[in-house]
Amino acid sequence: MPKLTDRTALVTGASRGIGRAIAERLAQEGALVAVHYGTRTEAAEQVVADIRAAGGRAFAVQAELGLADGIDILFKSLEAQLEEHAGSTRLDILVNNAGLMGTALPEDISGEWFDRMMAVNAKAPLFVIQRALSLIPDHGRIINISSGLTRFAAPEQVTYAMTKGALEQISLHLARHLGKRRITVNTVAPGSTDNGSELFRVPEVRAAMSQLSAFGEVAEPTVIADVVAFLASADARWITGAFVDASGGTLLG
Ligand code: NAP
Ligand code: 2V4
Repeated sequence: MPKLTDRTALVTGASRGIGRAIAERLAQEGALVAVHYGTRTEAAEQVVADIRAAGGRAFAVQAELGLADGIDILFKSLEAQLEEHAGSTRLDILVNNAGLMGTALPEDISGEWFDRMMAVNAKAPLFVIQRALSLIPDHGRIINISSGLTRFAAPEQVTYAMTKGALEQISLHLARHLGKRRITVNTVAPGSTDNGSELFRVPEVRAAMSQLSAFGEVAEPTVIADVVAFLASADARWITGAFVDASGGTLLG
């Protein structure tokens, strides 16, 4: 039985990788999904087309999340399309997935790059939530996609990990804030996940990443999507403020 019938969802960064898999999975469970993207219009339209071809409901929403007017652009389009497709602006599930990745050793980090990483990975999700709060009903769901790198030392990832550490604070503090409305706020932390990047086609790189996991493999985006779909469902109603390690045992050491 589909678990999200009549629900609406926004998945940021759903034009590819983990976000795409989450959007497809939520749609499979019956949700009407807003497929947010930044630059790849064709890819996002393809996700929407694939969801519809599989019998699901979806539409695309564009917004650059690192810019001052990004949140406004996102919500104007989201609200108009929710109204059109669902008859109201109610948003049951918000998945903050969009994020920038990148490495720089501590000696090489520039202030400009640091600010951009923080703006997209930490500031934008907070302000997306702020703007979404009037649309999210009681019993809604907020899921923030972090990274196992907040618990796994990798010096060249310090900036990225800092942005994700900040994102995780949102789950902790907003879970308390929104508990009275039975809105849950949780973090999902994947480890190395094959997002289609060329990196995962390089056999030595893939092998090195794989051996970090207790299962000896990198994750497929669908395994992360399964965890998110659970947290979005009524079955997870008593989980809030949690850090869900979805790293395939990478954090076991
Ligand atoms: P990805 O393949 O690089 O896709 C990133 C998505 O985010 C795209 O849809 C992209 O949109 C969107 N995006 C990025 N920057 C944006 C911006 N400034 N404004 C608007 N949209 C933006 O990413 P992924 O590997 O699937 O990762 C998804 C999430 O999981 C990220 O938060 C990442 O930190 C986290 N994560 C990934 C891994 C991994 O190994 N892959 C591991 C742990 C955690 P466009 O392409 O349309 O511009
Ligand atoms: O190594 C990761 C990792 C990675 C990568 O695989 C490279 C990628 C896809 O370009 C960006 C990336 C993002 C991540 O969040 C992680 C990650 O979470 C991770 C990795 C290795 C060991 C533990 C981890 O949690």
